[in-house]
Amino acid sequence: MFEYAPAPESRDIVDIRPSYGLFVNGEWVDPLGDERDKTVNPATEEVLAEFAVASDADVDRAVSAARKAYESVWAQLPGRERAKYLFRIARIIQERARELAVLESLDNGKPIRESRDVDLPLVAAHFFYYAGWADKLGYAGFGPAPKPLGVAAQVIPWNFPLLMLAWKIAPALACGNTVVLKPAETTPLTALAFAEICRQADLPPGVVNIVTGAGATGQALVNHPDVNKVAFTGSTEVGRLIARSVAGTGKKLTLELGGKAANIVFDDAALDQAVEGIVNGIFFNQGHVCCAGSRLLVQESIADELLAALKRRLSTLRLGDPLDKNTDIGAINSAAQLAKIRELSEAGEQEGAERWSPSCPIPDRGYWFPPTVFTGVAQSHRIAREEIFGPVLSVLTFRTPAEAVEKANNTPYGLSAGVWTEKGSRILWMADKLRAGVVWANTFNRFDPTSPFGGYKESGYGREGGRHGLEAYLDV
Ligand code: TAP
Repeated sequence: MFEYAPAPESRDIVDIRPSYGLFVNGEWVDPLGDERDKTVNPATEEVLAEFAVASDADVDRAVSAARKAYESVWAQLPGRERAKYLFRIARIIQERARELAVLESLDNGKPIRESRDVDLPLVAAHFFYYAGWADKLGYAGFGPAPKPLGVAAQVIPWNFPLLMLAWKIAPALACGNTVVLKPAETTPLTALAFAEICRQADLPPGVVNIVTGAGATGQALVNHPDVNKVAFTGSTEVGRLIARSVAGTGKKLTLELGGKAANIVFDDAALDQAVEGIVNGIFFNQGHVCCAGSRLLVQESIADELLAALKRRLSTLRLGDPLDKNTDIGAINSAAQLAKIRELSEAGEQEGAERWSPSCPIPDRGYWFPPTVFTGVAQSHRIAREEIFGPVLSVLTFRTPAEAVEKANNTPYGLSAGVWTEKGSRILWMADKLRAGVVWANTFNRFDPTSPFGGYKESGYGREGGRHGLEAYLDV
């Protein structure tokens, strides 16, 4: 067995303050109330910092600042001037990428290998990409001079904290809107670091405002009467609440919600590649991915061979310190999420599926869950229907392409899917029939700012990314 020496990334590069205020109108301000919360490192349970919980009055202050900046500065600037700020932010993110990657791994629990090589490059790429659109909106296909909407209320989850911020803020600013963003309560630190980046980039005050807090702060933000646009990424349950509260208000809404993606492997697929794709599909970011390939549909004739190869591969994954560059699986983001993963996994066993995990030492402190595979899964099992949002794969089999399509589409969600086959015609046939916003062929979990992303059915509506992503922030 090949042994690795520890290779930890130093955390000295990050400077975490003991306590944070709110970022409103370009300044750090104390909240009007005295409620505060703490964010912990999920790998050690150590408290990283304290942050303010924004009240309704704080949210109101932030929305007013965004309104003022929208009317007096941002919407007046020509696109090429807005672009300069966005390019500047993108370059600062690149310059500070290592620091931001370490901060993200500390606050979220994801392996540094992923925050460094996936999250941060994509964050910068999103700002570069939308900076490029800012002076070309008249050529985006939404009329010769499309107008911004006004103030955007943006609420994001904890699984890709800085990347979700980039998905939201970059197109909003490029189109001429100003924003108030609320990060998730378990991962506020990179959003607060981004506030500093806005200052470093000399972004006019009030164009970006960051309010921290829990669900109630998010609710106050999306319900504020002076916001024109609501953008939410998170659970289907909260998405439904938001859709209800926004209905009839005239606010434009995009929802990016949960998923239960099928990753479909045909008998002619390159098996070694498929195994890597399955691992990347469900164990990337501890499975905290809305488009995770959480249901493996494998053609019956190769099921045994594929599962044996998959188990061999999973036995080589290394779980542990997120800051160690050799780590493949980091910590589960919170105690609450760990409880949810445990509960659903127990339900899987009780309902009759067979559970397997490689032997994998679990650290004493922190929130951890080993990579887990369930075989013998029926479509009625909760682990085949509900989003687990953890490193848990449910394996089902099929015999014909039609059966694969039927099973893949048998879900209330429709965010993504994967197809593994060497036949191009089959890829096109499947992509046409799968009710999913993104269909990957012979790859999985690949993201690019130029490519639109979004769901069908209970996975939400609207698209983020690409030219399509501009539409959500323009008055069209
Ligand atoms: P959510 O509750 O949906 O949280 C997403 C964001 O919405 C967070 O910033 C959250 O704040 C905020 N929020 C909560 N209640 C709100 C409300 N009534 N109005 C406005 N904003 C509100 O997700 P969660 O509780 O973190 O996770 C629950 C489950 O959702 C997970 O187990 C997972 O299955 C799923 N999930 C899916 C995704 C994606 S990308 N599809 C992302 C995260 C979670 P707080 O964090 O402060 O509560």
